[in-house]
Amino acid sequence: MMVSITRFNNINVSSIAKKIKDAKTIVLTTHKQCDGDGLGAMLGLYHALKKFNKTVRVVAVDDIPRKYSFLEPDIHLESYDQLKHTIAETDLAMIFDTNDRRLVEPLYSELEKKCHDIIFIDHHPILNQGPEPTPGSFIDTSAASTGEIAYFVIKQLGIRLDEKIARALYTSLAFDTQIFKYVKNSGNTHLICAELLEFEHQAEKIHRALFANYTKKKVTYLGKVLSEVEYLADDRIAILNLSRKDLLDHDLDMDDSRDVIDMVMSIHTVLAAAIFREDGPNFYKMSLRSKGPVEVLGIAENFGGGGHMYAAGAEIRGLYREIRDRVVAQILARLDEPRRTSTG
Ligand SMILES: [Mn+2]
Repeated sequence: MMVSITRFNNINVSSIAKKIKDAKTIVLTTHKQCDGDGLGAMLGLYHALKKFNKTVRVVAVDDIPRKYSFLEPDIHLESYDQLKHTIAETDLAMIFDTNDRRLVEPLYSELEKKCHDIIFIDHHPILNQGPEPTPGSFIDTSAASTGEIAYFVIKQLGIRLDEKIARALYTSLAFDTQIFKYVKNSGNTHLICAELLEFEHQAEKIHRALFANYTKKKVTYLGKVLSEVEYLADDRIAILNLSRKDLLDHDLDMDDSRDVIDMVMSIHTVLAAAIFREDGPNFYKMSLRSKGPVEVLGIAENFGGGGHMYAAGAEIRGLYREIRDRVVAQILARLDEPRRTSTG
């Protein structure tokens, strides 16, 4: 029996579809240090809108990690730091996979000058301590990926799927759910992917590009840093400090550090993990992960960051030991009383 996907679509995307219909020129972007979700969602919509006779430009804030080359970013998008032409006056800018304008700078300031309307299409909670999304933005925290929302927008516009759209959207859904591990207990991801796979016949190739792209040097790196994890509170907390030198010595991108925290979270006793990646002298990119009901978004917000309830991050300046101690104290407070501190 065919399952109707529309009955799982409880989100109202008609206001977004109307804005798109009314716009002649559109710029699409996502957060800096982009990932498969934001990239796949915006490229999916880009391929769809080209069929819809719109003038569309895709601009990334910075470089696209190498593993996404199968989406042909060199052909379809530009980096803001290497624009071929300046951004012209534009009717609509759509920003995917974040609702925090700070993560889109310095491009965001340029969009504010040039675009008549800017909206965020996202699935992260709106921050308690941070900038508000623009009016007319669409944020659905029940979506397991931003690509799910992009899929419903494309459907609402009545645009038929094709291989390029399906490849980009499938990348988005497969990336953010880590191949159906984090589906937010909904059938949406599977139902949408089943439809996408009628057009994309190389799903396994995408899975490999996203998650089996390691080099020997990367595995050596993982071996080294995983042996240095600090475990606290009866192995319920894992903490790790990743030096810039180690990443560079193993020919890795900053993006490669993402995998370390996922591996640590696979330890069944670990309920929360914090990784501090040294991005400069006394400057750290903190990534936090947790398993419900321990939320970590509030901790990231306390350091000026954001994210999801159970996966969040922030950029922090200061001495490692002091930052680490403050974060550990906040995780411990949540482990002891997860319900009281939970904001979700
Ligand atoms: Mn996402």
